[in-house]
Amino acid sequence: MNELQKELQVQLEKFRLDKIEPTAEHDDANASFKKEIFNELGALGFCGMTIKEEFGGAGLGYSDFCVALQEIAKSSVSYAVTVSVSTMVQGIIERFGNEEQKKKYLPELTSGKEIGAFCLSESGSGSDAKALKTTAKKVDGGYILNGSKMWITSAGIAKTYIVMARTGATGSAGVSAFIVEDSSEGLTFGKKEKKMGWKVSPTREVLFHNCFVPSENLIKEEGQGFKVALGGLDAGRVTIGAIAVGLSERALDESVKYSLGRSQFNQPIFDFQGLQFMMADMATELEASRFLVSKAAELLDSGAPDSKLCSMAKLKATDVVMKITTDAVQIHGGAGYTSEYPVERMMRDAKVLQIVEGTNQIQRVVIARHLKKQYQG
Ligand code: COS
Repeated sequence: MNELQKELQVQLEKFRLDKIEPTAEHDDANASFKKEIFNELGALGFCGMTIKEEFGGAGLGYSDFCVALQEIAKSSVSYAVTVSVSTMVQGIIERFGNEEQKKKYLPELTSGKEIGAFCLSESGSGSDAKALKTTAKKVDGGYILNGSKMWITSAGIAKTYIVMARTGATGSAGVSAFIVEDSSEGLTFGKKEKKMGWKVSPTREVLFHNCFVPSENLIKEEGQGFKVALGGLDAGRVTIGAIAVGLSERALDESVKYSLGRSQFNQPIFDFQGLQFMMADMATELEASRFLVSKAAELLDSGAPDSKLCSMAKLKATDVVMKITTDAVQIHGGAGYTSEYPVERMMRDAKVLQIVEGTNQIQRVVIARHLKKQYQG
């Protein structure tokens, strides 16, 4: 970590211990999202870190952003993911949007006053994203959207939605991307999903019933939406990896402390080799994922993003966090299975990291396709 990253980490550690940690258990139990926490993170400059300063961002890189997400995730995966998805939306607007779109939508997102959401998945198209059925029919002055999007992070609390909809024939070439505001007529939200984890972060269906979107809200040209979505997801996958690294670090920390303090058979359970080997593996796998996430972030910052490495970082870090949090519960024994200890929540929060922004099976598909291309051209 460089000096700036160390400073960011110290600042966020203080913030999360003061503002998030004290009520983390209660907020999880009540599925309560506090917009003021997000707003405060924004006021401190953490809600648009990778966006240029002229649009209100911090003008920093993904390497810095990953350090910040790791720290937030130690207390709350939910707030970390709200920040990460909102920043992914900003990244899409900054990279693919026109000047008017950037000026209109970025400042309120970079400042953390408002939240962004990403709408690709549908009930019938999750991994097979290009099979999406939501339509956008061209009319005078804009498009009419009909259909629905499923499992949308921050739906209902977000103001700005990037929505992929079909303007053309089947397949990826018929998909276009739009910026849709929450106040649009014909846009409604389904019920809040009852989830295993990530309880503080609301997930809902987003429904479009004859929802008018003005032409100026089309991102790039018609037919570019699939590339816009997948281009945005490359960076998003690295940030999900970073969140997994932060959660792994906290779970290891809890495990070491607990096992040093808990005695059985007249000695701290840490001194049993069976547990030592478990924690040695946890620490090693944690560092392996951290290096992979850092490398992928470095390449994003260098301007030569590597989709294969983005998928590898997401795959490795999220498979590792599932193992680490599961082992953390095991080390805590019966106590770890209760909400008295945070590792129970961490294990639940870890699971969906293997699913979101492309399941880990899809990450393997992406990696294998790159390998094949490398060998066969
Ligand atoms: N960046 C930009 N464009 C990309 C891209 C990327 N990372 N990956 C693929 N594309 C482009 C391809 O170049 C292709 O364009 P051309 O037809 O002009 O060549 C187009 O997108 C379609 O790609 P492809 O033919 O590979 O599509 P497939 O359906 O075979 O595979 C997968 C695409 C499965 C990789 C994709 O659908 C995917 O990532 N699915 C998971 C979706 C997901 O992550 N959902 C999470 C939602 S947020 S929680």
